[in-house]
Amino acid sequence: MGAGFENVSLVIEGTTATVTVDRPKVLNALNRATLVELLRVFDRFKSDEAIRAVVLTGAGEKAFVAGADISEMSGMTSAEALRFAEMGHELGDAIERLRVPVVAAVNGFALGGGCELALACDFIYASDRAKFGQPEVALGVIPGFGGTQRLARRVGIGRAREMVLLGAPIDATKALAWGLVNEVVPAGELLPRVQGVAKAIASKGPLAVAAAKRIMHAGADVPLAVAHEMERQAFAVLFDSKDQKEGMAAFGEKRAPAWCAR
Ligand code: CO8
Repeated sequence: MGAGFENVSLVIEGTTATVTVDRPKVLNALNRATLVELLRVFDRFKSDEAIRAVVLTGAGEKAFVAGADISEMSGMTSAEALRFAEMGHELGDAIERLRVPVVAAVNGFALGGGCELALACDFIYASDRAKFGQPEVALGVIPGFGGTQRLARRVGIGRAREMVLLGAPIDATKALAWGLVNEVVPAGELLPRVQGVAKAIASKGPLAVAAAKRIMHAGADVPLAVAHEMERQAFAVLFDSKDQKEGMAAFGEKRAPAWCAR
């Protein structure tokens, strides 16, 4: 609980926020109500300039998110399933488009919609107990929250096909070897480690971090020459900012920069 939510908790410490999907009795499965709350949380971050990095994790010891809520999904009509998938996509897009990085701390099962939720994050740290998978074909459906596309972009098409068509989970060691996760951390150390990473990001130039995130996402879907031009333009625009002057002055004066995000 927290901040008026039933299924999500939100803790803000200085410039970083930790969002926890909080339905441990069902391994943090995503029902519609949880998706609505997550959308509200990420919408709130859009207008909160004090937040510079976000950590996304799951409550309890067993799961990050064990998928979409199967008991809620089982009775859906196709129209309801479409709206449900749209909500999942809206959330993935909101995470990708958020100006600040979102780092997933995968503390256990990240299956189906849970794996897809982690994939919408900028990068993923995992506990040594984590398991990743797209088991939807075992339920007679397919990933509906971006998994058929985002997974291949993270791990390559062959490995993505293996995960989606076979439906078998992979452990943290394999996920690391495949580039799905950036680092594997002993379970008890995961959250402090990821919160430390979030604080480190939050200490960098906020306009620069936002521009880098934006260009790396937007540039992935356009021809390389266009992406390179987008990069040059974004690089140049930063030279009109107070933060560029401050960052370079602080380097010369051997002190920490005082960013103003302007
Ligand atoms: N939905 C609903 N309830 C769940 C889910 C889930 N995805 N996962 C676990 N639970 C519930 C169980 O039913 C159980 O409840 P109860 O105690 O009332 O029986 C409780 O959580 C604990 O789970 P288990 O007893 O099964 O725990 P185990 O340790 O034995 O097994 C597993 C853990 C392996 C994770 C197992 O629970 C499992 O296989 N869960 C389902 C995983 C799965 O198939 N996920 C994919 C779902 S489909 C999907 O995500 C589609 C996404 C596309 C649309 C997304 C739009 C947002």
